[in-house]
Amino acid sequence: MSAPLVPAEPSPFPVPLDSTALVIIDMQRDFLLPGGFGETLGNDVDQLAAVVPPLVTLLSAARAAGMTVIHTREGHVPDLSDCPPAKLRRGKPSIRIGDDGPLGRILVRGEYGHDIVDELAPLPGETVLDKPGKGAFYGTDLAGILDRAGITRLIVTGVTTEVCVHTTVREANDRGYDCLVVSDCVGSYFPEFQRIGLEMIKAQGGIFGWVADSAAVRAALP
Ligand code: C5J
Repeated sequence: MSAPLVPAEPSPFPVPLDSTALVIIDMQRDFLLPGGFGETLGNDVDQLAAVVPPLVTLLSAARAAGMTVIHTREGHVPDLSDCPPAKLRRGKPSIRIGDDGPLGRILVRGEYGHDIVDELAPLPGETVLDKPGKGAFYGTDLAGILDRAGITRLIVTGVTTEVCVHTTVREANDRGYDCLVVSDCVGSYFPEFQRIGLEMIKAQGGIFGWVADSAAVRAALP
């Protein structure tokens, strides 16, 4: 049987269900809610709220289709030994990584703010991958997890488009994975970065990926 085909840009994207995973990047309270890491950097977290409803619907369609689902979370161990000093010092946040905030210690594993928003809570059996960096391959066993599951194609969603989504898609592309980024299921604090970030992925014949909206992906799923 031929694989479902998503009408994507710059060309149709096949989604064989046994070798495609839905990857949900960093849909954590620390990025989406007031009082978290994103807000400490001066961002308007409301900019990310629009991602949640279409992603909830897409996640439910992927689960119903039996697709592998992988959630990622950016953050650090409590003693911050996996956080490079350069990352700790970066920028002029109101409070820094590891400091106490309204959602717990900023970007620290095990804290309330580090976990995934309620609407997208992982189900038992779904992989939850903790990563210290922006890319989901750096410092993790993602390549091994995908390999063992026979996954070669990724449908990528989450936040933020130009940081962790881009970094992960670029890392995946260099490792030989084909990536489809779902335009309304990724979000940025900056509308212009959202637009340009998506353009960059699919430019030049799909230089490092494909782009389609969630309605197109859902329509292709059984
Ligand atoms: C950022 C992320 N923006 N998940 N992290 O620092 O995109």
